[in-house]
Amino acid sequence: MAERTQVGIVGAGPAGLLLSHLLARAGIDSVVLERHGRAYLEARIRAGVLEHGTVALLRDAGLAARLDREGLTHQGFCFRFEGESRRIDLAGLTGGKCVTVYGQHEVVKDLIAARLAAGGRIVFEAADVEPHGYDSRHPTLTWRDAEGEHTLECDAIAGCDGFHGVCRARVPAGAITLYDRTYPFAWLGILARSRPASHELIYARHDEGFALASMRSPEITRLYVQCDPHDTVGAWPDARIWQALHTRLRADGASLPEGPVLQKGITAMRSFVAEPMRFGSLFLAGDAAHIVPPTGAKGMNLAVADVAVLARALAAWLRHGDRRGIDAYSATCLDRVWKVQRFSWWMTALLHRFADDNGFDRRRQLAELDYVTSSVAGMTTIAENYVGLPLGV
Ligand code: RFL
Ligand code: PHB
Repeated sequence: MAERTQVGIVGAGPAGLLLSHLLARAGIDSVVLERHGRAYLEARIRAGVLEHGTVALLRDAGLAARLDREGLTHQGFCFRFEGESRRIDLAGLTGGKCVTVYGQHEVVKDLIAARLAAGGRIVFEAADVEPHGYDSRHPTLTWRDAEGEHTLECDAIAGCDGFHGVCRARVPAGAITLYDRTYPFAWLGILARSRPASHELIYARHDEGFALASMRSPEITRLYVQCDPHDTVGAWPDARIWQALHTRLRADGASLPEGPVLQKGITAMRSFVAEPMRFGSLFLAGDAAHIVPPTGAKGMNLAVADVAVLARALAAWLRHGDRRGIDAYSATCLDRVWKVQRFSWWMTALLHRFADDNGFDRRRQLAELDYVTSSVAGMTTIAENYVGLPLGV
């Protein structure tokens, strides 16, 4: 069973779905192949913070009706350390830019609904997806489902299949350079039915380890604590999690309402970049090409930034034969990716406890926090990066 499209997209995460949507708006046909089912994707709790530019792009693309109703606009966030809170006034320091708290799975729901309403093709539960011939002008994707084997002929393949996907894995080792750093800790995250500790996010540094208080709505909190990378959720009964949160988020006059824990999971922390992001007619985007530790809230935003550049480049090529965009794709994205890597690494180093830290490191970390949260220059560099560097388009 063979079919044909212009762009074959692997992965129905934020990157693959948004790319398909943006291409359709530019008059380019695509098919999305996804290994999981729709219900699984729509329930997978991950990121929560959308940069200023991400929201603007979703709005321009006609995808923000629910986001504008339900998203929570945040004009600032707090660092908490030594029992004190220091606010970063995002809007005041960036000429009015803000971030929006809106769950990644809500973005995914909106994207799937928009693609299907427009007659877009998403193949869910596609097994054994394989890219072929991406070094030629006639790449194909093959996959299997209950009906049998399928082939998709296309002009380009977009590998939007996340860190563990098949597309990057098929590039020969000699053609790709991988930059990697893993961290000696992980995050244990919970979703709880309780009132958020504050109306803004709190990033806490404590001698016991990092903690983060975020939210999904006025009734649902999203909370994280730094834990050992080898821990399992079994090692973290609810009482231990709340105890850690109370200790690490403690401040004068602050309270952290408890509530039933709805979901619990452990996330490994890594920084990773694959260079280049294009191999002939295969283009990598999002987590398939790079991973950041979640401390800067950047992963989904980077995926959106990549596909904004890629959609424009593919449309110029496939509609007008103009190859300048696809030739510049990798360099354009990587320029921004490395700046975002730097910020995510820096926020991680600023706030976490490293196993080999000694008294010197503790005092240095506290001095840095004190400095960057009291100098206008320090706060401005944080705010600029947190609301999002300009997109490469
Ligand atoms: P995704 O979302 O991983 O989607 C890839 C899709 O590809 C599918 N797939 C395949 N399909 C077919 N065949 C195969 N062989 C396939 N292999 C994989 C997968 O099933 C999946 O559906 O990648 P994408 O689209 O690049 O999006 C990236 C984001 O998901 C990720 O960067 C963020 O979640 C990271 N992240 C955060 N990002 C932010 O911008 N702001 C945040 O506040 C934020 N917080 C977070 C985060 C990630 C976290 N975890 C769980 C890793 C907080 C956490 C805890
Ligand atoms: C979240 O709400 O899930 C969240 C917020 C900020 C981060 C990471 C995750 O830095």
